Amino acid sequence: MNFVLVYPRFDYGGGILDEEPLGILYIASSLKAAGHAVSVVDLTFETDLRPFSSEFTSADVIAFGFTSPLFGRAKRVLDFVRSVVGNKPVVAGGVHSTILPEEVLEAGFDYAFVGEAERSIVEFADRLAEGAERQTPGVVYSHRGELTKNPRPPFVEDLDTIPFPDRTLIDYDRYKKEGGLNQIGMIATRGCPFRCSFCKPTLDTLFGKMRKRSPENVVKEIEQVQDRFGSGVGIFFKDDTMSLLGKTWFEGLEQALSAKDLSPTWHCSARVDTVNPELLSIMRRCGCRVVSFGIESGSRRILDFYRKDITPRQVEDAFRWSRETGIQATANVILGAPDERREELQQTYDLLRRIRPDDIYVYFCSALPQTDMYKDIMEAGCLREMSDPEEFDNVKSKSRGSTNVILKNLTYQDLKEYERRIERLNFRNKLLSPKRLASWAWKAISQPGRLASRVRSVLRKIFG
Ligand code: B12
Ligand code: SF4
Repeated sequence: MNFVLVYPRFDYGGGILDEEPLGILYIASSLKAAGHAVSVVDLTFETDLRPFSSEFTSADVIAFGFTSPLFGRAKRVLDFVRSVVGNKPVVAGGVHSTILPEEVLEAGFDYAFVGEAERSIVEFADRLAEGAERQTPGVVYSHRGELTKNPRPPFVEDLDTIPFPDRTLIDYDRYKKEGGLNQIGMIATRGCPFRCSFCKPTLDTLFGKMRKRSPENVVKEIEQVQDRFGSGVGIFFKDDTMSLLGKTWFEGLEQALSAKDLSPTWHCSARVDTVNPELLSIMRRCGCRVVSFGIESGSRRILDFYRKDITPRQVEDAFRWSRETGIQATANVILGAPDERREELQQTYDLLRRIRPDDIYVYFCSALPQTDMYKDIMEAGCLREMSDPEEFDNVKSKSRGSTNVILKNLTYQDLKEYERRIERLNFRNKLLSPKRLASWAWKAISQPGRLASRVRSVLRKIFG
């Protein structure tokens, strides 16, 4: 069967968030392993759909994968696809299809896949050949106005059995040239045991309880990536909390890397309460050069609102240990919880001043549907309905000047003011540190597009 997989990041606007759709590449390799023909229509850098018409008409199944912010674009692309393929099966998967399958069906998709779907898409293809695709586990469909949610298949227990994402199907050169991306995405775990209210239960619905790949399996994929992109290519582990893999796992990784004589360098995300000097030091030996920590706020009260279960003290320790180990530590903060007060914005600023991150990313609080925070904010009467799903992308919503959170004690201008102050602090930190300046210079050479877009956005925020 001939599958065309679509990433509908169409005409979305470039910037620091152009990254490859790893989930779609996973789906592609499972289909290929089962003997199907697969191509990917990646619309990340496209502004015209017409050149893809023949690819759509020659497909047996067209399958989209998208998050909630991309839902609006997905609908536009679906309208075009329908106009060229008529009644052919067009299906959806990914995060939005997982949390709101009804909406996806209403938009005109024939089937919505729920959760991790490497197995269910292959089963769908087999059943489609027999005309029995409605019985596929993990799909939701509507027939004569009646909605049916088939029970989900069990999560794949052994992640090592899933084929690596097929990176031959998208144009990484364009990601590098047009998006400035110079890191290859990879993921070693699925799921996360914590309970942050802006994320849960979405991640549980998607991936269930946490599972880990083996170090040997990850090293095989690193080897494949280096064969394709060169041994100097950087890797970005997209795991939510890479540090949860633990010391023994990283010791295994160190051994497996040395057995293959590989020395990759990589970037990952971690929680401050899951690291210690010993763990950071083995991560460093395995190639970790940058860790992004979600520190969110300097206020205990606001951290509690996010159910983050960390303390500013843990944040300070994690940043000090990272520096001592030779790992760059970057901080993500969120401004503008509904009940947040000006002095709490100041506490976040003060915390950032104390920990001196290597880079700081500022987000404004917005609540995604189906999360605990969405419920909390709605119950508090602080939810502003959004008409466009792109508003949930808090990079976009910031440039539009609003979020879906009604602020009780602050104005949007307060948030902009603190964002500007934090960006200034970030800029000063960089100018004062020769190491950071060197790292910027290195980025300027290796990722010119990305650095230019980041510098532009920082200058815009500082000056106005
Ligand atoms: C890396 C990442 C990013 C990267 C890259 C995104 C990308 N291109 O994939 C960047 C930095 C760009 C990013 C940005 C944002 N992200 Co993000 N991101 C992630 C993260 C950490 C990993 C994504 C990943 O690769 N996962 C691994 C793959 C294997 O999983 P997957 O893509 O979900 O694919 C599986 C299934 O969904 C399904 N599937 C996927 N596609 C398809 C297609 C078909 C046909 C089928 C059948 C099945 C299917 O099967 C796949 C394999 O099992 C996830 C959290 C997570 N752990 O997944 C958040 C996550 C996807 N991001 C999220 C959010 C909120 C954002 C932002 C809005 C944040 C912001 N700045 O405001 C933006 C919006 C981006 C956008 N416009 O879509 C949410 C999405 C929630 C939602 N309701 O959509 C997540 C789930 C985090 C969370 N727990 O809240 N993100
Ligand atoms: S640590 Fe990250 S992945 Fe885990 S619940 Fe919190 S936000 Fe979600």
